[in-house]
Amino acid sequence: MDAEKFEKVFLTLSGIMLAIFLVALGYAAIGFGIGLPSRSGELDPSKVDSTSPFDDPGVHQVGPNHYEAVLIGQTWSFLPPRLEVPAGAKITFKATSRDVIHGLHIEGTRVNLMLIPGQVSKITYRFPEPGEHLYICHEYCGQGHHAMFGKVIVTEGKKG
Ligand SMILES: [Cu+2]
Repeated sequence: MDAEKFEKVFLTLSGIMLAIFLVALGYAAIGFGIGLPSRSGELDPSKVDSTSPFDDPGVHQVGPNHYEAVLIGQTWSFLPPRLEVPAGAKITFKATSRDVIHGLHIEGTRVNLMLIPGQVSKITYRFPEPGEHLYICHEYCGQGHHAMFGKVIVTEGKKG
């Protein structure tokens, strides 16, 4: 085969691979519902304390076995620094930042959000077992960044 034929084969194979990857990506996103944590609203970062739901940070029951966990990231702490949720329940985390960009990662889970001033970040998660999980800021936010953490206490959920 001459060089021109090789080039055609190479280009055709590249095109086929690209098509396979695009189909796989679409299938993962639509078929399995895999996506990035969503942005679920906007707010004025200077009015976080008076904007619902951030005027009342913490865990609130919003339905049968469904809770909302409201968190504010700020230099250099989380408000609240401790969350208590029952195992097995659906927990919808809603979080924002009042100042600079922070992160929220809950150890041992897939909960991983960016906390961006002016934006509400949302993710839903169920803790399968009772236990304790540290949550940390994973986005460098200044000299107190390393001290920015909190703890989720997962209590025994309802039986049955
Ligand atoms: Cu940080």
